Amino acid sequence: LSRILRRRERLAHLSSLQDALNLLRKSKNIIVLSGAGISTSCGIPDFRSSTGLYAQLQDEGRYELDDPQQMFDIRYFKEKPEVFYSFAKQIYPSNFVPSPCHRWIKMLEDKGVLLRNYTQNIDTLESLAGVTKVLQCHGSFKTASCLRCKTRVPGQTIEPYIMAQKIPFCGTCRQQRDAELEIKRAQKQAKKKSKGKAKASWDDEDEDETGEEDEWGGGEPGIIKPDITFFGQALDSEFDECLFKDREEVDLLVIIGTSLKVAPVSEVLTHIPHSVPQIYINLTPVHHVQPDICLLGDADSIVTYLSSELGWSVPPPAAVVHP
Ligand code: CNA
Repeated sequence: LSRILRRRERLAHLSSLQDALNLLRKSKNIIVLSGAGISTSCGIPDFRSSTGLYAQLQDEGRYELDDPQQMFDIRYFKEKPEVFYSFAKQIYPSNFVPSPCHRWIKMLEDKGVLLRNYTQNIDTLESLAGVTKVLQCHGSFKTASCLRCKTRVPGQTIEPYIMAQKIPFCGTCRQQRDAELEIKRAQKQAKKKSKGKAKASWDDEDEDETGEEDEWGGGEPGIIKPDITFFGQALDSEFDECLFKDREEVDLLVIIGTSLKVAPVSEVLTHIPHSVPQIYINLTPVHHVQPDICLLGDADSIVTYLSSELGWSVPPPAAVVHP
């Protein structure tokens, strides 16, 4: 507590727009922590705004969810993957174009002052804007993996399924299952033959096959899930590794468009040294943390204003080629 109080004392003078400008002007190693609010102007709803996905899921009522968060819960996904796949095309990043915020982050990188962009977003718009120092903390649709055999495939492999609202099953699992069943079938045949029972009836064979499938694990091959982190799934270890490294170098934390409600990303604030100032840019205030400077309003307008005051030019929207 005393450490936090000392920090408050040290940074108490920071509060205004002018302070934000001064910090941006002098900082050399900026971490940008971003969330869904930087993509709402691209047409992708966030989670928690009044028009966000949670409110939409609640209003629509057609998914029979106890809680809208269930849509992104790994246990629920394993139980009812059809629910996620009937919805996923609404959030699939197909024709979205990066916002001024994405381009602002790219500009920081071009100026050599971006230490890293920790994004919670899964829409890959930072990469489309050309940001390379980006960590997609909650994964993305770029790749997808089989829940059973863990085979990873490019995200485009499952795109047709997402668009058709169908569940993609794993081809590798299917091949593996078929191969294993084939071997077992051959082994049984050979055993029967050697015992002089080669004239097994079709009925007998059907019975055997059912048993074999059960031995394999039974049922369908694994379901493929986009590599976005669901509630109940751990973050990639890269998150901890990057944070461990970056906390030594960071001299400014800029938080944009996030309610800071999802841990562990929200805990970045407490994991970096207390001496590092924080600027929070968001439409709505946060109450559970106290960033040093809060700039409330539309994030695109705020970063555009900051840039114009600093004489920085944000790259214009480029023609975007979706992967
Ligand atoms: P959130 O909890 O929905 O919070 C978003 C915040 O952004 C809210 O506080 C809004 O007030 C604020 N906001 C919305 N529009 C603007 C705007 N134009 N200018 C400034 N602020 C704005 O979402 P978080 O990112 O905090 O939560 C993390 C979740 C959201 C992650 O797991 C993401 O995967 C997930 N998500 C991502 C996307 C995406 O990839 N675009 C979309 C929806 C949800």
